[in-house]
Amino acid sequence: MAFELSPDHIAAENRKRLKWLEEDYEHLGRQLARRGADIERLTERAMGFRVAVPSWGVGTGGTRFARFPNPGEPRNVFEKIEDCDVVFKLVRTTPGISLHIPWDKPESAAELRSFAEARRLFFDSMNSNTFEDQPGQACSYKFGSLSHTDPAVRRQAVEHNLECLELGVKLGARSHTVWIGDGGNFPGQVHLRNALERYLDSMRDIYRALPQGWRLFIEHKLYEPAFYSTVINDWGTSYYCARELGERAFSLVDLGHHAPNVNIEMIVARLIQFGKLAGFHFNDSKYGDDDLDSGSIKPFQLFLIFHELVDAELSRVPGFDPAYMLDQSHNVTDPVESLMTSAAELVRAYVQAHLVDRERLAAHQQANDALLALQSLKQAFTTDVEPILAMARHRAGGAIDPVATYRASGYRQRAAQARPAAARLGAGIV
Ligand SMILES: [Mn+2]
Repeated sequence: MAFELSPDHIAAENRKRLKWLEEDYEHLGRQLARRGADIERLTERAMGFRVAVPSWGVGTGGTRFARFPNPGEPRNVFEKIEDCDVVFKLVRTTPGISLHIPWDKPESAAELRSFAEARRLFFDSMNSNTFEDQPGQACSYKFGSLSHTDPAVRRQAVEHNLECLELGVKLGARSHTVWIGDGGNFPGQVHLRNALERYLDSMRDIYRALPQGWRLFIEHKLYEPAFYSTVINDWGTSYYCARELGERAFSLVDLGHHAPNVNIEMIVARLIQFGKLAGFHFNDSKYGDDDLDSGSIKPFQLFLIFHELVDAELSRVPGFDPAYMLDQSHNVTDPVESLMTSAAELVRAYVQAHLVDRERLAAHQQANDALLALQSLKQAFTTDVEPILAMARHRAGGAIDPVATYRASGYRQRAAQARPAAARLGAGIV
């Protein structure tokens, strides 16, 4: 690939910004010291944060009305990995890639794996797709997949998931995420209890085939594509299924997959408490499953979620090991820029959550002092930790200003020349 982003370019861009960053970092360090917080420890934590990017996130998304492709968008899984590599080089927190099968099915798993490893990237979670039909497939998923009334359709859907596991082992992945679009558009269309039983039967077959050391993630979603009833509709159903399946099954939280105004941080706390939190598909939304960039609409909600996560981390909840992934659809932005920005927003919320004075907060809770309890969260949330994020990126070899550095590199323009538009590629919204 002739248009790779060079470390020299990143270093040159950083030189333009380093002096001011050091000034801001020093000032923030003094401010935080007054509050008893050590900026160096926070920077270390920022450098240790990891979030996976989805292979499908580097393509332009779309709505059900239209898709407006960006120039130079990747045409196959290798080109997707090239773009993931750019994101990783600039932000340094995203070495993991989540793959979607069959969209990313390689001819040679070994070739794909070494292509990623040569870039110090690895494959994180596998994602199956039984929400659309593939050319030549025997049965249709029009009326469901793992919960379909016809055992032949269920069998085909299970087989597809087993194929994902097999491929995932060759690629070095460690988890498998299952989201199904099964449900009904009309009252009476689906027998609510029987459909869930059929889903569980199918999932038991997948769970039994789960490779050694792997975890199975169940992703729920309130509605869409089904508009009346959805088989795996909420966290309660997801939790029930995870419990039924066994100790290696967990519930995955996608921020856009809940009823409006639901207290998502409470769901997170519950799943942590019950030992069943798989991890996240991070994104943001205003109305439904909007798949907007993380932290773009409700940054306080994101902070409150990380407040629960950091609380579990600090109190060493047994088995607490959530997998973080971005799951966004980029319709009007350059996907590389959106992914970098979202990755940074997660680190921001993570660092801010580490700023919460938990001893003070516990004392306020004990004393039923609602006002000061909120204030101790707000003090952390309103602290501008950007110098910490920028310093963490810089020290890890990434960019102080990822978007500006990316734009100055001309990567997208060069990609546009090297990758003339091809046939439509799958850029799904799950
Ligand atoms: Mn998702």
